[in-house]
Amino acid sequence: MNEQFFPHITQDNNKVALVDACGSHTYDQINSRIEMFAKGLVEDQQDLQEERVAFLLDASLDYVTALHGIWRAGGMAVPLNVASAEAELEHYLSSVGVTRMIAPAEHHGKLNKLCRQLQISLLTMDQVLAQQGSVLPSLSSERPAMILFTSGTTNKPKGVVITHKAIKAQVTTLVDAWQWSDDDVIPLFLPLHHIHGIINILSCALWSGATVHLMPKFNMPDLCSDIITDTYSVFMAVPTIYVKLIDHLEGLDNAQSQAICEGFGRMRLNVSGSAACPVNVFNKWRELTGQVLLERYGMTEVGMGISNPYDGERRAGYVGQALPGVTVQLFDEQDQQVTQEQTPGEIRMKGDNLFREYWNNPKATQETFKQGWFCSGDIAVIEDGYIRIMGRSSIDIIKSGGYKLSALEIEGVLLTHEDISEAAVIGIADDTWGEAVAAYICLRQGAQLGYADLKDWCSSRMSAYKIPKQLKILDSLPRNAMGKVTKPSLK
Ligand code: MLC
Ligand code: AMP
Repeated sequence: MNEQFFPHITQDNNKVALVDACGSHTYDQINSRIEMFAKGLVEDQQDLQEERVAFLLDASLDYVTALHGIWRAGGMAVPLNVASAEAELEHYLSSVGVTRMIAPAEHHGKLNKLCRQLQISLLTMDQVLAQQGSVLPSLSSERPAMILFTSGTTNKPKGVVITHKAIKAQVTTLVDAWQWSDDDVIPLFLPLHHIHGIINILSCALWSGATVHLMPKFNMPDLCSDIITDTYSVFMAVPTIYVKLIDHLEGLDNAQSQAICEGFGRMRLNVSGSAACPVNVFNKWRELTGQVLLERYGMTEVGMGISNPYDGERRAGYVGQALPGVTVQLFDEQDQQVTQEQTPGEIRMKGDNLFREYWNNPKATQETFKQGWFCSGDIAVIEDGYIRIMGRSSIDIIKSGGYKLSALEIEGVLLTHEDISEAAVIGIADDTWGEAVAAYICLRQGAQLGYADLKDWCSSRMSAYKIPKQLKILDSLPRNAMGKVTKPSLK
């Protein structure tokens, strides 16, 4: 049974599991609500049979109820970005064949048309909770549990199918490696449509019987007051958050800054991941707070694969070693295993933590596995036993503030602008975002386009974090003899 996967939720437990805008919720309370929700979804069917049920919910008790409720009912949970543009939502919902969507009543107005068009039944939490059902299915761990979207070298995000078994492997590996316990308390302000928030924070905490403070957004002043009062024992964030924290601390007076730094210093663990943590950020964080950041490396398709040690040296600029249960190997361009240190190769992985497939996309699934190894597209070297990420094999993938973005997807949208005749998007180095999206465009004859107009135009067509931060207008894009844009020359 799926319940066994999260023992603290199903056992009698009156400890606080979640704190959200409505108050505190114990494990017992969330368990009853999850069960009621799951039965409401199932009604008299007994098993959702892998139905894709999407939800657009802020970080809250409702979100956790929907996620676990869909799991228990035998469905596939499709958590969506609450800030998606309509065209993005249309792609997510239609590409994986969602049939029901849960969203708060206040969003139904803007979702009605799209859901009608895609024949999706749009529901509130309360509507599902009010429905009756009596039996929940017994699930094999091989059953798919969740679909998350990831950008790649294609122009539309792909649905990554993750099984119950993979979720369990991803979570239990981290719980052991980072020594989670039921005494832990962690803030969760990262988005809940990606594994950093869903697996590393929410699921590891709930698996361990710990407490999660759910916040719909990163809020610097609120977070800092909680840090001063020792609310949390563990902190996990993307490097951009550490950059923003460092900037904030440096702008405060000494006493305020010291109180916050000491608060961070008293925690048992600070983790950085989802993008490279610059060495200067690692060093500055240690200087300010005394915390040696634990940097780890992961991916939507694998969960966490590589981590610096909990006990032992955490090395700046390195992601550490393979996590227990994950086999990591570097391969050269001829698909030969790299056996020597200092020689770069692509990171490939194996293990129970791996995803099952890209939804309805056997070609992409097949291309990403070679001889049973999942090919990450990330290039790394091993130096003195520690893995260092050197970059990615594709220039078309951009990591901005921890979000993975597809240059081709953004170009595709820009090219629908009536004044744009050519577009090339790249990521450029940026102190805050790691990489920032830069757009190089050519305009149709006689057209004019300023940055503010482009930003405004983009805002209804893509999530805000994908909107180019820089715009350069060129007469023509640099191309090679084959007519392909030479993006490295734009960099
Ligand atoms: C926000 N903005 C961004 C951005 N986030 N721009 C580029 N890249 C981003 N990531 C822009 C907004 O569009 C807005 O622009 C301005 O910044 C302020 O927006 P905000 O929402 O108030 O910003 P903030 O709350 O500070 O958000 C920053 C952030 C967020 C770091 C909290 O980006 C974030 O949650 N990132 C984490 C994403 C994540 O979880 N990735 C993990 C993927 S899983 P303007 O112009 O309107 O002011 C994975 C695997 C693994 O990678 O290993 O974990
Ligand atoms: P996503 O597809 O959003 O899950 O992003 C996964 C990608 O994030 C990986 O393929 C890496 O490129 C990148 N990534 C995650 N953690 C790190 C890290 N610690 N250092 C460098 N890159 C990272």
